[in-house]
Amino acid sequence: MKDNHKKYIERTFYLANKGLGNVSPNPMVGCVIVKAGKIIGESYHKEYGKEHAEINAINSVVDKSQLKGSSFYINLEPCSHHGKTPPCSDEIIKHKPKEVIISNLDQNPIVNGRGIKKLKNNGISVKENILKEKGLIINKRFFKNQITGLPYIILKWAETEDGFIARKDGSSKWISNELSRMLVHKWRSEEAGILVGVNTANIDNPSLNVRSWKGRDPVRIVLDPNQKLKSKTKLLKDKGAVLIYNKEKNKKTNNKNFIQNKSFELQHILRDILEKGIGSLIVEGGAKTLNNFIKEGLWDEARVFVSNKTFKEGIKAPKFDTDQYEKIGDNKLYTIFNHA
Ligand code: AOF
Ligand code: ZN
Repeated sequence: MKDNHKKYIERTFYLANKGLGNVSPNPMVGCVIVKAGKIIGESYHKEYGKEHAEINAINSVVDKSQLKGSSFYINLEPCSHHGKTPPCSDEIIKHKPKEVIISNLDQNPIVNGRGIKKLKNNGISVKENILKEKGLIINKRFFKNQITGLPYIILKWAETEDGFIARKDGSSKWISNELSRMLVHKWRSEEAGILVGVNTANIDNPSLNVRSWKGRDPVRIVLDPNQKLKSKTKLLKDKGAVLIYNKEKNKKTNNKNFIQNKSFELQHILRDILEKGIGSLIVEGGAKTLNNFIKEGLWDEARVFVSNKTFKEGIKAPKFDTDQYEKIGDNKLYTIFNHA
């Protein structure tokens, strides 16, 4: 008999995605509850620290007696731990559904199969790995965090048609077009942190917030080993929070958090960033910083705009190897994944 497992798991993906930008470093999770071929409730994990998807979905069912004998579809194994909220698997068990259908195992070591085990021990049938590969991509940030202890890293830059990322003086405004820059603001709203090197902070004097899109501002981070960040930069002048990684001082004044890292190894800094709860980063330059991430292999995606402007001379952009692109007005957008 044909089942509808893929169809409903697809819907959990759709719901899960609504949490993008608001749940990090938690996974994005959607839950659909089906009874006699009808969806009787559904919801998703909306905000970090708040109710998990399953609880919101259960709460959306008007007549709770309907839950008995129902099918729960969830893109992630329900949790088994007492965290910021009680375990979802216990709450599901209380309502006596007949089955739970899941896409991915929760690779958080405190769950990792225990949720599934609890359900099975209570006589609930469990099916796993429905559209597993797609589920892994949807929660690429969470799985990277759990498996490696590092944030998910997206490199972004714009380069001219003749391959320059900046002029000779290091300035890089404005290579890409307005539409591309708007898209970058959307991307910023989707990630937990935004990182630049000190030269970009000083030369371009960016705000690094979300202005041309509706959404949350990522936490701003500057790599400034030798404390060269100028006091007149917007990053230090405005009221917003900034983390400034440097070799010398640990000090927090008015939202400006100087964090000492003596060795200044990129991997070490990135681990610290994840430990602060920042599960993903968009890295917006400059050339030296981007090249460091590339050299160390510490990146997951590169999103590269190529404009039709030419500089003739300047600072060369990192080289990449792909000929697949989308058109963003008169810009080309290349997306490269690091499968190393
Ligand atoms: C679920 N459903 O919707 C999510 C789950 O800090 P807490 O208590 O919110 O727990 C976070 C962990 O719970 C997270 O690392 C992941 O293992 C799991 N997330 N589990 O059953 C959900 N978001
Ligand atoms: Zn849960």
